[in-house]
Amino acid sequence: MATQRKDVVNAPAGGWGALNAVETHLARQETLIRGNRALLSMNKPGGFDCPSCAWPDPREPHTFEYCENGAKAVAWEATRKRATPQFFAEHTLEELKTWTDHDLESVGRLTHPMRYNAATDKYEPVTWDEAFGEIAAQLRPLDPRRVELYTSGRASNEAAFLYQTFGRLLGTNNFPDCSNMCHETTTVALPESIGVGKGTVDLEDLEHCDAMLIFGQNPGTNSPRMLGYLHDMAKRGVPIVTFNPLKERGLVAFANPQNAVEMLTGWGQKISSQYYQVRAGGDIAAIQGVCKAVIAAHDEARNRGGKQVLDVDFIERHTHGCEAFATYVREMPWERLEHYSGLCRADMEAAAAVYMNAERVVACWGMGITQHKHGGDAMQQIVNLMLLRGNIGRKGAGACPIRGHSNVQGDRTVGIYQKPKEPFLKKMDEVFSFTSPRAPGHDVAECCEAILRDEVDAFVSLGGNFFRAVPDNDRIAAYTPRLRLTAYIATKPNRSHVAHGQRSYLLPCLGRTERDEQNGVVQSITVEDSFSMVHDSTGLLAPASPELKSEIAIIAGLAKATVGERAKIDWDAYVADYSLIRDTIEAVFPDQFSQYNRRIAQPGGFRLPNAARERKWNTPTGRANFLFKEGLFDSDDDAPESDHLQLITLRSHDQFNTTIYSNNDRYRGIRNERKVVFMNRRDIKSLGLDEGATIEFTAMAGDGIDRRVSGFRVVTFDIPPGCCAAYYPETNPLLALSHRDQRSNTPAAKSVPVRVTAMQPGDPVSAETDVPEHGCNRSKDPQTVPLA
Ligand SMILES: Nc1nc2c(c(=O)[nH]1)N[C@H]1C(S)=C(S)[C@@H](COP(=O)(O)OP(=O)(O)OC[C@H]3O[C@@H](n4cnc5c(=O)[nH]c(N)nc54)[C@H](O)[C@@H]3O)O[C@H]1N2
Ligand SMILES: Nc1nc2c(c(=O)[nH]1)N[C@H]1C(S)=C(S)[C@@H](COP(=O)(O)OP(=O)(O)OC[C@H]3O[C@@H](n4cnc5c(=O)[nH]c(N)nc54)[C@H](O)[C@@H]3O)O[C@H]1N2
Ligand SMILES: [Mo]
Repeated sequence: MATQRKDVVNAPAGGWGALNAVETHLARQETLIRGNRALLSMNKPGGFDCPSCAWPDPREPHTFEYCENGAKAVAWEATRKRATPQFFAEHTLEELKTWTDHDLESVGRLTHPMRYNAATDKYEPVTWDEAFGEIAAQLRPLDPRRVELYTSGRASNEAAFLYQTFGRLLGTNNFPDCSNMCHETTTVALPESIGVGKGTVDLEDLEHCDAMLIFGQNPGTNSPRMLGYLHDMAKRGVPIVTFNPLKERGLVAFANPQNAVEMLTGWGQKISSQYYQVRAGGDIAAIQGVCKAVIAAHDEARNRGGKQVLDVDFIERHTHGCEAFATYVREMPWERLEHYSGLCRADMEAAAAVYMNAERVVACWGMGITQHKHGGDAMQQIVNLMLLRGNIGRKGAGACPIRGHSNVQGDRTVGIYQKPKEPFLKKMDEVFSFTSPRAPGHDVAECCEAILRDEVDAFVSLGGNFFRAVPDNDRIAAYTPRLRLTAYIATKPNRSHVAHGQRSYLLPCLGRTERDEQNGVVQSITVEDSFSMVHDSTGLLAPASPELKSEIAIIAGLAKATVGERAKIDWDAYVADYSLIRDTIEAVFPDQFSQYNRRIAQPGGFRLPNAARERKWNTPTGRANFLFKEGLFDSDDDAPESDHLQLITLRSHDQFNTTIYSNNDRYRGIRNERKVVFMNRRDIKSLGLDEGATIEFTAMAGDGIDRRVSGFRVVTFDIPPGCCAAYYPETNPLLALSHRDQRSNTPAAKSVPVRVTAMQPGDPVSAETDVPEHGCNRSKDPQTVPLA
């Protein structure tokens, strides 16, 4: 039975629940011994990098430098369950299409390369050589502009670099990448403001800041190791100001499993000193309100000859556009800011007071900022606020986008980019003696559009679950039978693999936890975290199957078979010794990766240069820019008075993107259920619904396409009226492809206009079903034992 546990919702995050959950997930995957050994070496020098999120590792790691959700990710990869050729012999893809995300991945690790047989509608074993040869034969005659090479952010720097080399040799810049659905907003908008697309802080800055702002990010679930830092900050008395429509437990209170008193009392440490439940998409107004209050305080101080509030010296020497921005927010009426943010003036002024009292401020943001139609504008308002008091480019202060996948930032750094810059292409040409294609390629949205226009012949993916994670996924997946070729490099079966092209291959790879031995030598790979630290990662577990190849070996195999003669590249040498790939990365990016192999040998690795951190501004004005757009509030269908709800699609505590570990969401009190909708009490009432009612969502995209998903149960939640929330990816069919950030094409997954209607008993429910009871000992599940 699905339930919401109110007693659990109010307990702090972390605590015994987190420790219990680690053991449960290890046990369910039958990995107790393997997994525990693995956990001890995670995020340590000489060990492997956690395959979950992109939170950085400290220089002096704790014994248990992992979190509950990192442990789940390791258990999931180190499972003893296997998706063998026999499994595939027993199931047609027609049948597997009806399985849930959870059930497909639960089959376990892929063990053999597999080829689709249309006559039997099954995947059947194939040798690696046959697979490489056949895929190459398919790819070679194609127009390279009709080939898409997708990357998910778990791929190592070495794998990603070879992959983009392969693509460019093939003749395409079509590199749709999971970051196009994630922090692309930041990658596009942040350079306009400060000249770099990455965060400017490191872990030391977090130890020195004296106020923290958190916008649209749920660290308790998605980067739980950050909670340790927030916990310590809060204990030091550092105010933490959160802007988030949902009351997220990890941002309210946290019981640190390493703190005996907190564990015994179950009380935990209060995290956010102030918690502002902004409307979905209301951050632009909220932040401009905070800026307005800061500027007003400055104006007032100036009039009475008091101490300056703004960092006037910094603004004069380092920025552009401050006066225009100040005039704009001075003139903006409070009523409008209140209306669009959902906050009251006093809230924005109180947040401003914290900001002004602090000498060193760090601002973090996540998907609650980036996944909006005006996501880039919202992000730039955060920077404006930071610039007002010189909070970028000095110790204890800075901009801190929290990336998602563990190496999504590194993949971009080494060339996974659909719009490559000329200096990089020139270097590639020089190093490999060929001519890279110059025409811009496709990002995720453009790739989807090309698929819908029948302009794609082949789709190759390096990890991920493209046809499940993209917006409008049902519509797009329906087109895969028209693709001539799909080839998936993956660890576990998922929905994309059953949404196959006319020819399709599963190419099973080693996971990051596994020992990668080439010619008898254990190889390491490298990754870059959210704070631009590059370090190595060495797997130690026995591979899930002797047939597995590393991602690097698979990409090299494909490249050699497909484009082997197009450049003088010794692909076999790269596979035999990954340090040679790093030497080549260094040759292509000498400024960033100088002495790459030597520098990853030092504990903790090295930091990539970041000009904004040094107060060098690589922008057209040569300065940090105050940016804003007028009229953003006027024309919008996001307006709060509209007749629909804004649906926020987000993650539960027991999922990693499309990987669903279980149906529980402990911190939101949800047990054994994923099709729920979190709603404000007032909206439930005004729509004539009751708690527990079953509803259907209808998207209001305005393009004439009927998008619905149904069978969601109403749960009352602390969320502003006009907004509701439900889990991704179950809600992805509601997201119109065109509903996206205007500049970066990042899907606006945090403000999907929907209508919610009650269903009657007997109404058909959309095919998506909840994870069934089988497979895990849910009846004895200790995860919801309330804290002491
Ligand atoms: N365990 C686990 N870890 C993960 C992942 C996972 O799925 N599971 N995914 C990884 C990936 S790829 C990513 S990108 C990150 C994602 O990590 P997050 O950025 O935390 O992503 P979400 O869970 O989508 O939720 C974002 C938060 O934004 C809030 N929000 C929604 N709309 C708004 C808004 O308009 N304004 C504001 N201020 N807040 C809003 C939501 O309430 C939610 O708390 O996590 C990474 N780490
Ligand atoms: N509605 C909505 N949609 C969203 C989002 C949202 O918040 N709302 N978030 C977006 C975001 S931020 C992101 S990043 C994307 C995520 O999109 P993706 O990155 O494409 O999806 P994942 O679910 O992370 O991919 C899981 C699959 O990766 C494979 N895998 C796991 N480990 C490895 C490995 O080591 N190597 C290889 N080769 N394969 C591996 C497994 O087969 C697994 O099934 O989704 C986006 N979509
Ligand atoms: Mo992401």
